Amino acid sequence: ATAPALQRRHASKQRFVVDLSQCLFDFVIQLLPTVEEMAVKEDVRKLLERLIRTIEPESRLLSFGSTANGFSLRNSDMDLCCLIDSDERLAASDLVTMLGDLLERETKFHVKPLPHARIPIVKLSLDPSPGLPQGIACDIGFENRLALENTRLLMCYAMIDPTRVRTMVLFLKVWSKRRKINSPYKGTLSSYGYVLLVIYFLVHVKNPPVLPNLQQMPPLRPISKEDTHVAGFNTWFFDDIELLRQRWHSENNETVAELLIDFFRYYSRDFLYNTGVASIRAGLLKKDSKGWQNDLSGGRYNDARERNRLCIEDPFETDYNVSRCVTKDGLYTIRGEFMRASRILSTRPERAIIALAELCE
Ligand code: 3AT
Ligand code: MG
Repeated sequence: ATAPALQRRHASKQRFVVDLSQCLFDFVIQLLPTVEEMAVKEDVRKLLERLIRTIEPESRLLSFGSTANGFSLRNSDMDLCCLIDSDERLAASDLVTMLGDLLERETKFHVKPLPHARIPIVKLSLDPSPGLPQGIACDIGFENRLALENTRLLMCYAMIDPTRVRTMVLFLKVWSKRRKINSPYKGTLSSYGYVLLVIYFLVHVKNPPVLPNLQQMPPLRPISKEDTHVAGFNTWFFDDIELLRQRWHSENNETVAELLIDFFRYYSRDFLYNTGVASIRAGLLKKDSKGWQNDLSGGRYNDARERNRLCIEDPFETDYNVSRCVTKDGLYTIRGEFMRASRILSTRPERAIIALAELCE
């Protein structure tokens, strides 16, 4: 192409990414929870905490997941975790049964205790009402300290670069829900899994990186093992975000739109699905090295195959594949969606808003 033609193409690309970035901000802003919604949720948490204390006086009820990590969309469910600061506590399954009975008697929630689940929880829901048009869905679990820590880690990543990180994550959450690839029960990936893919991409794929690796930064002062380990796993990470903002600046100045386009391209074309493990802690790892290969033969052939199609290492529970529920079909669908998104964005329609609408159709 001639020089003027190249210049015109470059200018048109620049216009598109600036336009698309603005559309992305505008799009996610209207999907954020309202102040009222957050206040109602906090009231619900306090009410539930008061009730739980009638059974376990030494307990605290804490939020985790999207309500606590800065990646919350309007009407998202509430994830609550009960911590009991006493040595003589009831077993989780007994607590679930007792709490279920109590909430059934004392509140208007629909209550479903699951005392025998792998992780015992009480599921609650509230019907829609004028003040709460979508109702509320809430899960209460017990002593899940690792979930509280991984929530705090994601929150810190969100705070380092709120505009780019939150916009990307929130957009991908909406997009994956609208495209129906956000259901671990149906063989696709949880929101938590998508957030880890975004962070992995911003820390380890982008060069220069958009985010530092908080788990590998040198600590400010010596730390002892007792301070850093939860349930046997090292949960230390650099969490002084104020200081970090003073000392660390990303050299990467790409816009949100450029990052998103590249994200879709990377996960449709470049990520090594067959052999690779995405680890925000350690970068790209090999399935072999974690014993997560998906070509095991023998009796458990099918089982193992289905479990490790897509491998995303939990940031703390490093022997745990966050995407173990993703099936062969699920991964095929997810990759197809990454390719579709990449295709739509690379055609650069005249108006970015049209690309966005088509993406989330
Ligand atoms: P939604 O807004 O509910 O879609 P979320 O950010 O609350 O998204 P999830 O509901 O997927 O994300 O997960 C809530 C928290 O539960 C996040 C994490 O602390 C924990 N968690 C979820 N899935 C896993 C998993 N597969 N492994 C370990 N922890 C998990
Ligand atoms: Mg949630």
